[in-house]
Amino acid sequence: MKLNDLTFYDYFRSSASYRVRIALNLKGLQPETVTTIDLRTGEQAARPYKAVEPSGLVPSFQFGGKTFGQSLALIEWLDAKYPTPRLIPQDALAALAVREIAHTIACDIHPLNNLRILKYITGTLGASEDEKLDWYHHWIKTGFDTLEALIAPHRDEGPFCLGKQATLADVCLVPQVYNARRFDVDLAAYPAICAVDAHCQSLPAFGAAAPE
Ligand SMILES: N[C@@H](CCC(=O)N[C@@H](CS)C(=O)NCC(=O)O)C(=O)O
Repeated sequence: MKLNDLTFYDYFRSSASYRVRIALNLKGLQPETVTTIDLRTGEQAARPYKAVEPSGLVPSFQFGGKTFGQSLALIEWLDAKYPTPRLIPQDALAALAVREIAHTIACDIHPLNNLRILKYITGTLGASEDEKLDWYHHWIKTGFDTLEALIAPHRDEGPFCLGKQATLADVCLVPQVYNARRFDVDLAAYPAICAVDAHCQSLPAFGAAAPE
């Protein structure tokens, strides 16, 4: 289904945008316009984009004369408006478990390793490339230790993080695993995370959303 009059500001290697692409694909939704904001050239922090999206980050949706950012808020909005399939369960306890995993990624891992943070620690704080990588790996491993403990007990319930259906947890997990691999993080200690990632990657909705 086409989302008329909606522009999706996207960047292929942005893992927050990757979450939104997976959610759109799972729901069979196509924004009328997809506009690439090139993070390599700093387009996100300059006009005209920054004039409509003050965070200077992607992803965002523009419709009805307004622009809205924050990938999890965008996905929650999609889920409320187009609930098939549901990415956040209706049952309050099940929803809590899904959000616990999603927020572990979106609040406790991703913001520490974002492009502007890495630029700040190497530029303003003068960290070396090795120190930057050390920082990156440290926060992935800290977060992945938590995620493995959250996901492993559910391995017998289905191929996704929390059972037989893809949820917001999987939508967040796969892009974060992509980031970890891109920065050569050793994932041997995370068999449950890798099993869920492998299953999701085999599905067209996840595959078509992948950066490369
Ligand atoms: N919490 C935000 C994070 C958005 C974010 O950090 N986006 C990154 C790409 S994944 C970005 O635009 N980075 C540009 C920069 O750091 O300058 C969300 O989930 O949407």
